Amino acid sequence: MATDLPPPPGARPDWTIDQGWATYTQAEHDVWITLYERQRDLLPGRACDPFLKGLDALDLHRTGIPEFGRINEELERLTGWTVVAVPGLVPDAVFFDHLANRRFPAGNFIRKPEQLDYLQEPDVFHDVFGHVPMLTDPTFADYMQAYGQGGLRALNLGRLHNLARLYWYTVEFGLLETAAGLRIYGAGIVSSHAESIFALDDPSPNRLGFDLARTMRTPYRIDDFQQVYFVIPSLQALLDATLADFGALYAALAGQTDIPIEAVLPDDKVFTRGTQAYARRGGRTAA
Ligand code: HBI
Ligand code: FE
Repeated sequence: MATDLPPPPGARPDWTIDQGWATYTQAEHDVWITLYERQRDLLPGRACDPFLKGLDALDLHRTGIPEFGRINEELERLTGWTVVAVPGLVPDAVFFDHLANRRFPAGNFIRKPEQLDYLQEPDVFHDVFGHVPMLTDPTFADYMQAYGQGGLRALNLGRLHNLARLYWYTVEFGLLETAAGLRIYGAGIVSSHAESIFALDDPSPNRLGFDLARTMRTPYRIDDFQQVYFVIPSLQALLDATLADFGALYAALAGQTDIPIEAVLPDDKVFTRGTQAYARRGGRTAA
């Protein structure tokens, strides 16, 4: 299993490394500032209040890529979480162990100027701008730790792919229902200029009420905007979902097929019945 991969040279056994903040070039800081300022202008009215509050509490933008030690002084005081630097994706078991101990592994590298709009591997902007502000919210902070604890169990039960879908449709691409309308809390959306618009405004994707088993049965896209977004009524509801008996849930899932990614089921709470026009046009790669 990939869990016993040795850490890369220079990394500690838990795959953490020093952030190397002093080695960032001004060009790298400039990429952060460009991305930060673009999102800061776009997100009010789109990102949920806990995200915007966290962004201000951690004062992330300053003059470029933030120094994790400085973030951690405030973050640890707020919810006990800290950001730890890693060279990139780490094995699942390592990832879950960090989350279970309130450590968020963040890539220390930043994308190139020509990758401004899209990259596959999570860089420091996706991880720190996208994920860390929500960790200042006590309820979401508890959810992320519960997810880490659940991940270690799922790994041992061979149910990682179901739990990865839960992560994808909540932590990465989740939407929150508010009195003012749908708002973004997912890091994959909030760190992407184009998807911060698409996820809320475009008629193409489905927007459906969150349900634990429903998300675990639904495949997701790793290469393009999502074809479905799941909407939670509150962060508390998301945390409460982790109190379910996952053993019974996994047993039920074993006898069920995946749900086609574009499907809307009779039991779904439908916020948007999407046209799927974007996906049918071929998405990002369409001419
Ligand atoms: N490693 N650094 C890093 N960041 C992630 O988001 C991450 C990871 N390893 C595994 C992983 N995510 C997913 O496979 C789990 O969420 C299932
Ligand atoms: Fe992420």
